[in-house]
Amino acid sequence: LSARAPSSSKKVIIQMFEWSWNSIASECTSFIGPAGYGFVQVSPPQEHIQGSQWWTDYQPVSYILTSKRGNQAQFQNMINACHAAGVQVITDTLFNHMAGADSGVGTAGSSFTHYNYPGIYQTQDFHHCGLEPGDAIVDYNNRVEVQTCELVHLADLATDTEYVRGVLAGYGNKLLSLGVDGFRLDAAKHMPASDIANILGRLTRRPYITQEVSSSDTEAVQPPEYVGNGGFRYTHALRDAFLGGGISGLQNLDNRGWVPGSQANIFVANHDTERNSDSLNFNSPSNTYILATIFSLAHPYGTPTVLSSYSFSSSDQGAPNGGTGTCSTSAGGGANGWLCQHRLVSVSGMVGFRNQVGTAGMTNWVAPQAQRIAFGRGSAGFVAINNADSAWTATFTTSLPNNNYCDVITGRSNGGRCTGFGITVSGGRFTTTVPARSAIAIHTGQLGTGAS
Ligand code: LM2
Ligand code: CA
Repeated sequence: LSARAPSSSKKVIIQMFEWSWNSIASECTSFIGPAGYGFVQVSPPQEHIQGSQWWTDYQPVSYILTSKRGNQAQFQNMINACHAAGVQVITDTLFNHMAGADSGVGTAGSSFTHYNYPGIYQTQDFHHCGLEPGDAIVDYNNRVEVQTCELVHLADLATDTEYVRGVLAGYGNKLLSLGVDGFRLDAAKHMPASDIANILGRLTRRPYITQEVSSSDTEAVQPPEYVGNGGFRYTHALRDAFLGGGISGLQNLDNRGWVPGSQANIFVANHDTERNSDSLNFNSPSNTYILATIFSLAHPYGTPTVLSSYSFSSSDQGAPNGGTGTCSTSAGGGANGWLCQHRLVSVSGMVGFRNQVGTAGMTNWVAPQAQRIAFGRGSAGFVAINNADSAWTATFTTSLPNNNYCDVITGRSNGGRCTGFGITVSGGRFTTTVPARSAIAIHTGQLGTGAS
């Protein structure tokens, strides 16, 4: 396999929701690698039920790597292309269940019925929790029910059995043998943490693991049991703050009883939350979705995932353009229905910011109003976010060295000139105007002069 293991300073993940393997391969080469992203998180690669809806991918039929996103050769080619561009690959990985449909034929031609996957699983390999009707999970305060009954009728694998653990580990090892670097464990809260640990213990090497544990505060199963996902509390907190509660309360996120930042994978939105009211999304008012994304990349808490998705008018709607992800190269955004959030000048600019500031702590926090915050990251970067409806002119105190910096929200440095705004730091201070519902961000990796 080609070169891998990019420098540990590149930690931002992009969730390339529903992008085909071929389109991710070319995007890794042309943009994702050069922009400094560390990982792509890709859709589930195993055979799944047929259909036009996006969620067919979450109904496994076999572990043959033929899905709507492409076949095994295309999957392998994507991994190689991304590795060559210095980008690691995380696969969305389904250990909890098989299909929910009662019977059918999958994307690789395999036939199945609800509890019979010829050559793979039979009735005894699934939980039959006994709840009427249909073994469905009803009570999220009951741990056994959450973990051994069926999530939306999806046939629940007996992950407590030797045989199922062996099959799932075999699938994981197949992905690892192709060069996959990490797994996003789908529906993790629906499996006992000890079952997951057992399966992961059978892998030939330890991948990066992020686990989907979508909990409300009162449920029986909570994220700290799993460690590795702080996603939903963070997601809700940003939504509430940016939509009106005020962002001035977001300074310290490590003192709330959440998963520690060093172990939390955080996001402003994922493919589920952008379809329900759990998060901000591309339809959120007043640029709040983008400002929250800027915040998540600037603040030291957690490992951020940026969602890259498509616009939709009905929530079941599958990927546009036959699944070939396309972006606008001139405008820094999407094309053909794709949103390409990862290409926005502001978002990719903040990826460069995060890489540059590394683990530097938060400095010089100010919050003169509920919807205005500014802070530095050591002496490497400084950001100001104005989520209010009027411009914010202020003089900021910063640890940045004296220099001319390019604002990475509006542009980049090009031959010593900024393609967007420029900001001059002198004597530990600078004065600027942050437009309404906008932000400025500067760091030591983007120097230059420009209009102020
Ligand atoms: C996840 N994380 O833990 C995914 O992020 C989420 O997108 C998945 O649900 C879920 N777990 C299961 O993998 C999606 C989608 C559901 C869809 C399922 C299965 O949000 O709506 O359920 O995938 O495709 C669909 C139908 C549902 C039906 C079910 C089974 O919407 O009405 O239930 O299939 O046929 C009878
Ligand atoms: Ca389960």
